Amino acid sequence: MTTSKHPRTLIAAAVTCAAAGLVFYACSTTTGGNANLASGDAASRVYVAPGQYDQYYAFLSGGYNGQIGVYGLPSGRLLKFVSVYSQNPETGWGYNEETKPMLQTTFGSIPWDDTHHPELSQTDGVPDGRWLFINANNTPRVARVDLTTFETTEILQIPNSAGGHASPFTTPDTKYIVSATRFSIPVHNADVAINSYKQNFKGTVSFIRADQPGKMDIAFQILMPGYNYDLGHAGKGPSDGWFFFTTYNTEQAHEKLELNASQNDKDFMAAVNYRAAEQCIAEGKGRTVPAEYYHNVLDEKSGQAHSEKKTSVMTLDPNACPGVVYFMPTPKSPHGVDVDPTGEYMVAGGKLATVIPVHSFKKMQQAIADKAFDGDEYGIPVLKYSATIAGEVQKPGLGPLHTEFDGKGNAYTSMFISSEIVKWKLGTWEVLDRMPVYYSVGHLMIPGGDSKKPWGQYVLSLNKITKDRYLPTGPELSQSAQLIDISGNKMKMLLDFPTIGEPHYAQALPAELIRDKQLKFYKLAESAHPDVVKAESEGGITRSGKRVDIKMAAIRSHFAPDNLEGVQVGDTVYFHVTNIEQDWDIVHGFAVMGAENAELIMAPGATRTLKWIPKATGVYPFYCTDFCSALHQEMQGYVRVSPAGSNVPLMANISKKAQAQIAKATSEKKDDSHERHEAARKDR
Ligand code: RUQ
Ligand code: CUA
Repeated sequence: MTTSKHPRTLIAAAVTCAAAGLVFYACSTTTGGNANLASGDAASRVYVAPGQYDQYYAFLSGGYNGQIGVYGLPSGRLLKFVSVYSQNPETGWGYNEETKPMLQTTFGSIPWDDTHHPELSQTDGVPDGRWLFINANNTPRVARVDLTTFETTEILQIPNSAGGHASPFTTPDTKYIVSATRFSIPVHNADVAINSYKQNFKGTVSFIRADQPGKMDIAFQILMPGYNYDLGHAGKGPSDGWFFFTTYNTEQAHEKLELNASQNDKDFMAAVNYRAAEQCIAEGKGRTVPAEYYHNVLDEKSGQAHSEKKTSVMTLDPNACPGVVYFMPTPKSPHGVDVDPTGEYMVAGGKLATVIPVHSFKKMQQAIADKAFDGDEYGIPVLKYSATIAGEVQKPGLGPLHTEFDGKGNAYTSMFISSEIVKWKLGTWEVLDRMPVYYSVGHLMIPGGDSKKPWGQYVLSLNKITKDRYLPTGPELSQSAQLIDISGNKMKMLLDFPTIGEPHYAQALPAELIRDKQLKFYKLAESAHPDVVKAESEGGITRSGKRVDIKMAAIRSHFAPDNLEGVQVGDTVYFHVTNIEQDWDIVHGFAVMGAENAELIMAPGATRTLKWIPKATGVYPFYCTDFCSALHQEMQGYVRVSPAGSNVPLMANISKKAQAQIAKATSEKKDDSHERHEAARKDR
């Protein structure tokens, strides 16, 4: 089987290379004749038998779909999409009234953004399974996903930033996550000539307080020269307290960047001493400036999101705080900046570099003490390359992009242009092994591979181009991940699986860190949603001017109420549907004919609200969209819409069971909510 695949791969590689007039294209230097396909026992190594769990949760960004894909490893099975920055018709995220505020920004509601880098929260430098953070690249934001519910619970917009790319990498204690601007812009944004770039455009690096759920906020923003800031990683161990960012376009070009931003042989790795920044701010050296941005939080108890507009941000000019930022020259247009598990080495992925440059933290400290500077940029000292470099990996391949570590002294770097993963040794810088990947790998990921303690069993290659790898699906093909065993001396290819969206980066950790902490349902008794119904008898219909609110319970296999009258053309109707099931995974849906914007999907114990503006008189059926029981097809109802001004009274029918509940409650105690309910019923 292995050999029969060779010719096809060779042809594909040849075709691809012939077509490649572009520098950045899948042109593998190693595939020809050496298509290291799956080893003999690969199938059994990735096989997860029916009823068994995968060993790892892997979180892959969805790229331009604005979501996060959750996959099991080693099987590569897709488990879920977590809704973040894009409306998601699978969950109703951003469509229902509860979650709409989560997408609020100073530019209005944004229904679609671009996610790049998932980042697990850490305790003492090791992923802990509490939260997953992810950036929005286009309209800069950071989000927190709670890993007990796999829901986004918080989104914070980043002002004075454009292209929140170097984000949301965490400090080892998750005190801060960061967001640095990819595109420099005027800070405050203003109407200036684009060719005044050098004079007017600035970068920013934001440190965001992240260890208190529901309270993310920008602690401070450091004002940086007008370069492009690409990726970042925190120091750890000896380098704890520092953060490293890659820059490109240190040429400060503003047009034809492809050419004009590739002039300098070296750009910079920026080293930020964030403890020094904290200190300067405590000493009053920062400046609070006006800036508008949104903080959106999903309330745990009600399941409703709220938006708050913030109006200022603390900024820090490095010139007011000497020692807070240094630049380390780094070849060439670097992408990844990756700190090894010991915290001593900072590895750059210089996309256009012929070597992989590795800086030493120890040498950097010494260079700072010795003032081994090559001048400065906008007042920021530039350290001598020779003074900080620990070593260079020679002839690693073409287009080094990103490096992760196995915790056993080895590093693995993705090579975009030569489509391979290269294993090399920290300290000696020798290349140990190569694995061709199909094709054009962007990032790679080892579970915990950017942390203090990698689980160095697999590396996942996140490939951009799939060409001949899967059954073709028209002009646009899926992206692809490849799972490679790295437990031995030589890498072993185990599995290809297609991914949805474009995973720019991924994170993974052992399943047990998350698996047993799952919330199984939202507790109805604790719901603080203002329109919750906790029993069928609490359902009903009310009018206030042209607004009609319908509260409804969903339970196998009916809605209560299930017939509604008294709605008129010109009304705005809100269906508040509560799934009153208290059982894991019993989900109901709600769809009403003609609703333009959405349907609902309700997790057990959750209340979701659909806004509906009926346009014409008639009777409209609604039904459950999630096959919940043998009588799911019977889970339906009708709403009658009469002309504006009609005298059809408000009516919400109630089941026998609900009537019995009401009778029981009446005989037990006459609490006033019940009286109101009775009054409402008499009204009808
Ligand atoms: S990223 S490969 Cu490197 Cu934000 Cu896309
Ligand atoms: Cu509820 Cu189907």
